[in-house]
Amino acid sequence: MRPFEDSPISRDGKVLILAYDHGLEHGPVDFEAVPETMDPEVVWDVATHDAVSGFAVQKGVAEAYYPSYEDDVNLLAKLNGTSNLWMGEPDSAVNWTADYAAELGADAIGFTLYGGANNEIEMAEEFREAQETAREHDLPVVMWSYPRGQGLKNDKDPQTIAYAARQALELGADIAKVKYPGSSEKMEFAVDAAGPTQVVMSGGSKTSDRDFLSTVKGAIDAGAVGLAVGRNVWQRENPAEFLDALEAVIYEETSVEEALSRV
Ligand code: FBP
Repeated sequence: MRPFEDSPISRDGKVLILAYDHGLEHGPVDFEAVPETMDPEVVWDVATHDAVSGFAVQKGVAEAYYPSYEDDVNLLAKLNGTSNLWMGEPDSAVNWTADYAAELGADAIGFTLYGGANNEIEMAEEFREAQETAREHDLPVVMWSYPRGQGLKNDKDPQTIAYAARQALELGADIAKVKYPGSSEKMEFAVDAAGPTQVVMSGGSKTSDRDFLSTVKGAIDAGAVGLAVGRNVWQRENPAEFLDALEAVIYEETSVEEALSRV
């Protein structure tokens, strides 16, 4: 198995995953803030920024655009995903296999696990198949580790986030993508729980430049290796400048003030 640090989605051991699977997960409503982002090509162009170490998309968007971007973008194949039209218990259809992602040229795979959902068992079994196939292709595995479902009162509770990070380790993910539990100390608990599995912070809905950069800084200070972000980048009018600022906080470990001066 190739260490994650040597994989294309790592830049000096740090990670900035740009996610663009929202057209499936949330629907066109997410593109309203910056209507041009409805056009996948606009966001593929954003993903060519140096700060982006991996671009997470679903199969159809990969098939249609990756051949034109394979020299400039590292493809993170998000294998499962569900639409917001689904009203059942949290679950996520497996839309492509790790074998097919490897055939398309993917550099890593991504997979959601809804721990705590009624379908957790099936999702974990589906993850097993994807993870073991990814190992055969030497592809790093990123788990969107999102406890969710009827029994969960607060999905940002520090114990819950640490459990999510630990689940990613126990099931064999190289990277656990978890929500920010509210403070750097609480994030550190999750990083500790993940052991050798690296932790990245999940972006969430759009906030101010300062608030978002401060949260990312809190995650990096806690030992997270980076960020997986969608709306907080491409719902901005100036995504390239904001990526400059994220590059500063994540890769150069600058202060928030220094990063803000680049926006
Ligand atoms: P954001 O930074 O926009 O939250 O994107 C990250 C991501 O994990 C996407 O890959 C996915 O579409 C979305 O969040 C799912 O968010 P949620 O399930 O919380 O609505």
